[in-house]
Amino acid sequence: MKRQTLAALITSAFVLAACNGQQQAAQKPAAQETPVAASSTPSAPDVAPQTAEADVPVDQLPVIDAVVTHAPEVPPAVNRDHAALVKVKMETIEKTMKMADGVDYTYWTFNGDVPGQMIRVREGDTVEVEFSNNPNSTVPHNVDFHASTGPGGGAAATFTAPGRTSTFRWKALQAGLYIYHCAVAPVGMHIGNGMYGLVLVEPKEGLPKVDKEFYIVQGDFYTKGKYGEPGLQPFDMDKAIREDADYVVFNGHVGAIAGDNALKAKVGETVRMYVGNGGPNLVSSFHVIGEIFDKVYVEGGKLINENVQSTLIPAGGAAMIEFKVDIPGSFTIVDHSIFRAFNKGALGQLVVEGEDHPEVMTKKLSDEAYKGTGAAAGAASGASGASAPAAPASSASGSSNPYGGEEGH
Ligand SMILES: [Cu+2]
Repeated sequence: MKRQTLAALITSAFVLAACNGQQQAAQKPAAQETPVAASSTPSAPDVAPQTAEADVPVDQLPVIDAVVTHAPEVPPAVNRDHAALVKVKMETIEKTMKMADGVDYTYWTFNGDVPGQMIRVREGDTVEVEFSNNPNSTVPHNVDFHASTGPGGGAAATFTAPGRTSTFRWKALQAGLYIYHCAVAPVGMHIGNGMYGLVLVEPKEGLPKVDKEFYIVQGDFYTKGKYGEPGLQPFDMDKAIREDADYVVFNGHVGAIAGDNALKAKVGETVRMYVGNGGPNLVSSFHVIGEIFDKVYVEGGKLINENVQSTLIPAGGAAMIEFKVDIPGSFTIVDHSIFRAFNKGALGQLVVEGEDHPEVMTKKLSDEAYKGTGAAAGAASGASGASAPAAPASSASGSSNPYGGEEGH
């Protein structure tokens, strides 16, 4: 073969390879499926498919537009017996919104609020993410899906400059409830500005039906001014590094799930809360005052714990919480690291209406003159010296007493 011809052949081969590479990049998840199923070696019997459901190449999957929801709404159950290619549109938007009464903050958001929209898919689905960064953004953004498997959770594939749109795919290999968050440096600042949300990957058989579902994500915020200081408050990097949060809130804002925005249920209903913790720093001691969690899917995984009072939700983690509401009233949702609840904003409400059940809990049955137990008689007088502590100045948090009484809701 002549030298010139050979050179031309080599050149065209490279061009061809490059083209194929680009085409195959978009189909990578499909290309990976077959080898996994076919790679059963004699010494690895556990690679056999776990279910009868066959892996379908991604280009043969039915295409579905994801139904996504802003908190506290939850997308409807998947209700499918087969995998799909689920298309999700995400847009990062930097947006000034109310943090608390009189306090504004320039949040960095997925789809315009904190948390970002909840995404619900089925184990085995392939998720195609069309990721846009709004032209008005000041910095690039991306997304790390904890529900995905692969370097950075998709961070590099979705790294997107303002005014650009990136697309990539990942396969939901494992069921569970997972955080997604921005992972552009400084990562803590992007998360600290509110860039997180939840993906629910339903197991193939689905989840048990419940009457009410809610989407809640806790987050901690760091502002130049202290809690409640009015005006537009910028992010404070020093406080963030010291983990000295000014605000700890559910769904991005003080009062996002309280008062007029309270979650609602009826006596006798079963409730499931999908609770995430965006952090960036603090671990949540998630608790609903006056309820016991019948079930907790610990850390959003398969392990189910029962009869739980408070459940830990790590920063960058989640939990699924189920309980039946037996009695009417206002049930206050808190981070039981309790100063966060009463002084930093981590307060929500589940308001339950319906028939009273005094056999479960009565109202106060009597209120009469002091009787005592006799225990005080033996105590050294003044040993404790403890007078009743003054009620904490809760005006800053705007909170009334969630335990009821005269100042109850
Ligand atoms: Cu970002």
